[in-house]
Amino acid sequence: MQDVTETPFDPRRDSLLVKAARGQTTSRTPVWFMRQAGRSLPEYRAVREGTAMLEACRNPELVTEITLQPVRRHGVDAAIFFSDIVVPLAAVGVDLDIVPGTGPVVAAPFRTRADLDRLPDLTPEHVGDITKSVQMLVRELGPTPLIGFAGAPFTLASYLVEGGPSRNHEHTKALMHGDPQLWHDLCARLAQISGAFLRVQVDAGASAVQLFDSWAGALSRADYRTHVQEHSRAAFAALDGLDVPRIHFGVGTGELLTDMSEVGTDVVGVDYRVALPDAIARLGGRFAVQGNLDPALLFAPWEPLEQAVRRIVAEGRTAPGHIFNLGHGVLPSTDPDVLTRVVALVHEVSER
Ligand code: 1CP
Repeated sequence: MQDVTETPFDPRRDSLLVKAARGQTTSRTPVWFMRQAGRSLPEYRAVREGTAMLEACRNPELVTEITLQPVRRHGVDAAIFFSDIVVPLAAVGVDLDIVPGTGPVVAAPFRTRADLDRLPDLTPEHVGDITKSVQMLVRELGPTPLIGFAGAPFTLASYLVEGGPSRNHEHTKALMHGDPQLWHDLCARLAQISGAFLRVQVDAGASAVQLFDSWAGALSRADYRTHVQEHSRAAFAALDGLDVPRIHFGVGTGELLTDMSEVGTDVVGVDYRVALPDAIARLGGRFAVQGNLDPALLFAPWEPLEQAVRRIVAEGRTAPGHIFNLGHGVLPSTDPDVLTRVVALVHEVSER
């Protein structure tokens, strides 16, 4: 007879992703890929035809379809909400666009105190469509967990201050050091926006969140600790009281791993430049880790790629928890069949 007291499967508690993030034992290693939705998929290019990126991000039917595409195709263990780190900025009224081939471009860069007036706090009413999209998705995904995400204050500030993608972040660092008070006020505002955006996604049903501080690797430890760390902590603190695991990731952040682990995260994302055992050691074995296959290796012949996947799965076993991922996003020209094969391999070799 069936046990009537048995509780139904809840991805917020029972999924491999959530359990690995919490350092609980899992039957195998969960795997998903940063930027798994998007230009590597022909079905993505087909549905995006004729719709601008920001418009697509605000259309619940389209967001749901695009988010589901890599789950259907690759059999990954988590979906990541299809959106962009600048969506909440656009939602509060910042004049910006996502330009194909370039990325986010801000019409008037933020440089003075008066510019703060263009950055109001984010309320759930600004992003009612996001609530709707997440709710639709969670229904469609069933047992597969949805990861909500936001950009961390430093990375968002870089786009606002530079006006677009930047190699050296020179205007951002000039503001940080030239007017530290204005810098802190800007980042505090961005932490509110990011935190509220994360909370909206969790309230609507997301099972985990990732805070992307993609460009934090451009900072010295001293700058990170003095000018950035408290604001990332504040963004995560918006989730206090909500029982969802948190993932924190940045590119080129090997030197900042311990600092980035101190902001209230459960999982530390490791980029492909740092060997996983080194990252685990730097973190004192106290954190679950996510990563860290070099996305360029997906272009290599299968044999070395397979070796790298097997090595990373084995290395991940020495951490309290491991979520297999790339060390940064899927490159647009990646062959999607290779991603599917990597998922199958991770599942096969990590089975306990
Ligand atoms: O028309 C298009 O297809 C535009 C390409 C694109 C896509 C598919 C952009 C522009 N953003 C996205 C979606 C996106 N962005 C997702 C969801 C898809 C998924 O992961 O499956 C996510 C999580 C992001 C987050 C994002 N946007 C980050 C953090 C992640 C990272 O890669 O470090 C950053 C830095 C951005 C800014 C951005 N948006 C788009 C581009 C090309 C960029 C980077 C520009 C730059 O180099 O500064």
